[in-house]
Amino acid sequence: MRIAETQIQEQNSLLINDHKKSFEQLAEKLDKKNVDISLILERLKDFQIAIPSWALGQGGTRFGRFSVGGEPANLEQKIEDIGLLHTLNASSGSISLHIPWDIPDDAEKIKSLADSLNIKFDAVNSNTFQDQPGQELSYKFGSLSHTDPAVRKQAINHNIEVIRYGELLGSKSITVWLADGASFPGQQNFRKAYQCTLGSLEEIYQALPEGWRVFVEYKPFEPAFYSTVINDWGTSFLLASKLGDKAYTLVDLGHHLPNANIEQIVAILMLQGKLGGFHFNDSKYADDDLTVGSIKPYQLFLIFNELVEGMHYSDSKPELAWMIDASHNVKDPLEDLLQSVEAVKLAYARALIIDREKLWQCQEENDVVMVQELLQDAFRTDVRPLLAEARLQNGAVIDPVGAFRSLKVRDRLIEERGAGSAATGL
Ligand code: PSV
Ligand code: MN
Repeated sequence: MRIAETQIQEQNSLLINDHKKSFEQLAEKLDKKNVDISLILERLKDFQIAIPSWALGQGGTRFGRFSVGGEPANLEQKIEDIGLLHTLNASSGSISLHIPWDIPDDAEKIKSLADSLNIKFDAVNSNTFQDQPGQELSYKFGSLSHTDPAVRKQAINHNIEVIRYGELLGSKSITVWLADGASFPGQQNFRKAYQCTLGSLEEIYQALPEGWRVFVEYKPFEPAFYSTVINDWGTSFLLASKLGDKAYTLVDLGHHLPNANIEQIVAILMLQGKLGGFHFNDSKYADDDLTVGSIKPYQLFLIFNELVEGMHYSDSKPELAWMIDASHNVKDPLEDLLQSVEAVKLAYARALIIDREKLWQCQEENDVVMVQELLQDAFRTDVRPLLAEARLQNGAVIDPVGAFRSLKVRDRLIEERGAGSAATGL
């Protein structure tokens, strides 16, 4: 299914008058605060967040999975779904593949389909957390950190194979997330596991093609419940530093112990030039993978406050990889992704309107009250008309979720693919 240009115009014609009014009101308000609206619009228009190939089907828990129907049954259909999202929001212009869930059998065909939908290939992801049918050695007790060099070799080779698939499609980075760890004290020798992991990552690093980067993702627990080998940003930073300047830390918002100050982690990683990218999601308890911004939107805003400072107000020009990494079992996954992308952009837009000179001045003067006033004034500003205007200027719709519903996208996908069509992934 594709959404036609005329359908977009029809959708927008119903909302355009109200939108123009609210945009003008907001523009007037921001203008008085000396906010450069056209610069912000350009930044919002350029901002693209990758959609993971594994989040397009209904997510499940270990207790069950309830299909939404019309799920993409293969990589082509997944790319088509992302095409629908991108048509609606003009911000989902890339896909992040998880191998072997989404092996591109015919890379040229996949690439030209993606090109036709204006979709690029973001970081590729390896999977050494599951054993695949026919796989020689098991990852039950780890992969890159395994005690047996043969298992480590198999996992290294898998990562190199993932890089090769990425190369065929035009990706420029690989994200390594390890499930390796221990569920019981004493099960794993921390020092040896760390050293083996570093050695394995060094081999993967050596295989990086020209212009490629490797992102090292960390996570404090799950599926291992006592310890994980790359448990926190410090360990990831250490590994990335030892590997070299093509290695970076990747921050997944759900991969922190409760109340961790993620914005501070982000600030320091950026200062050190080692922040590679983000996996966005939200959580109440742990790695819940809920819709971005659904639980802690203020935290997301504070993270973007640091990102804006690092991206737009420092000499380093970090090239960051943005991706949604959320999936759960109640919402339509496409509507959920539209909401997640919107939440990320809202946080970005709010952080962009902060009066930064004033913020720095108040910080210097230790004016704690005024700092809070400034931050919360930006956070409480309804910037949704800015996002809608950016979409409009990019040829997309004013209200993505509204358009998704009124165009009956899910019904049409069910008609096309069937109610039983299910996506691969977790
Ligand atoms: C692990 O929890 C993770 O965040 C990693 O990024 C995986 O690759 C992804 O989720 C999908 O399982
Ligand atoms: Mn992740």
